Amino acid sequence: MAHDIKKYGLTSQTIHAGQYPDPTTGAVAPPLYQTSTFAFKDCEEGAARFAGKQDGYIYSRMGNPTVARLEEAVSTLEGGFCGFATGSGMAALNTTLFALLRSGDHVVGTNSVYGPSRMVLERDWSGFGVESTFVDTSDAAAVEAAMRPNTKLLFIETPANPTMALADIEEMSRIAKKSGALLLVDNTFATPILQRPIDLGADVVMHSMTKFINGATDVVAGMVVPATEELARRIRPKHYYLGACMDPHQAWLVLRGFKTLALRVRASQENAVKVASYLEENPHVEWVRYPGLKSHPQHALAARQMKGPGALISFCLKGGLDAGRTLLDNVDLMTLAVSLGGIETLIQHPSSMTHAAMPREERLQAGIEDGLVRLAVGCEDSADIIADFENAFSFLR
Ligand code: LCS
Repeated sequence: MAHDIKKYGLTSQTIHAGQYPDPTTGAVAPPLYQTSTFAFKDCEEGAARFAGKQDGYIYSRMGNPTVARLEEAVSTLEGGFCGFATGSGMAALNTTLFALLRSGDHVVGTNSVYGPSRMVLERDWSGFGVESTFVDTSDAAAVEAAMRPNTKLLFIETPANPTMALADIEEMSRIAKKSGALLLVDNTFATPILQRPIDLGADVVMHSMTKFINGATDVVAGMVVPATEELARRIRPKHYYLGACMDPHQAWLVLRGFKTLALRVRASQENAVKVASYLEENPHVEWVRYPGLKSHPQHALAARQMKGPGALISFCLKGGLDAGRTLLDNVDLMTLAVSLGGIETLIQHPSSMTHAAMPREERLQAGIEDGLVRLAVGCEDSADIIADFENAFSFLR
């Protein structure tokens, strides 16, 4: 790379980080190195690479030039030390847990994280002796009260899925440091375009790149970005051994999507601002939770911590679950599907879909009411999204 990419703005960085022309052919688009292994010139070179005395590739689970470009791109945008690409967002979470936790350790997490992120800790990591406590991380006192002498990780999702509750990253970092714990932030909803947790004190950032980072709704992928070399040293061997690596073709596709990340985030956010105001004024709607609205309990924190309110909205209808079902069954342009962060608008019902595995009691405690609808606003014409709602709402009359 000829230039210092970090001197440029975030939009320029998404287009150019890890995306320099191929040094051998000049190809502007990144070459796809679809190979599992790399030949050594001789035994000496092979031994030197294994001993870490010579740079170069060995085997694609341990590193691949196409995957490395994506790792460089995302870690540059996040301001991290490096990146570890994984086959999914869940693989990014489990790689981080595998690297940083041991039996006897304790985790404090956001109570309304993506359902399976909580379930895997409560149901599976608990079997390996890792305990976890999930609290409302928008309440710093509740977080502080949950920390124990053996708490090694504070795991927050902000904005959280699907309540849109925020956690104050700087405050969470202070609490974690005081307890000798690391702070892990799932930055899937905001992306580095709107929020850079490492600048605010996070130790590790993770992503489901299935969402905004790829943006085309055609790949499942994840990324772990440690803030420091010391953390990278702890995570790197575990990433190899867990085998939660990324295929080069998957990386090539995500690199393609990454170039337009800033443009897509801004376009979908512009739509979301309009749709959130429309929903808030709609007589069928009980409440709307969107960080860009003054009615969001943490509107001021959103303005301080984020560069924009993003493209995710949750809302609840006055008619509760039944009204929500009628609405979801009658959308036309919007698509009834889980996931988020794609170019197209997706709408879903967390209690029966993404968060259905959580016991109802836990869901309600986490603010996931039965009637809550989650909307991931895409890049269509905002007037068409609003017209689609108008039509679907007409079935409630
Ligand atoms: N973190 C967040 C915030 C997520 O929303 C998801 C998936 C994950 C991690 C896991 O990533 P994956 O392994 O799927 O790449 N969220 C989904 C959702 O809200 N609907 O479907 C999947």
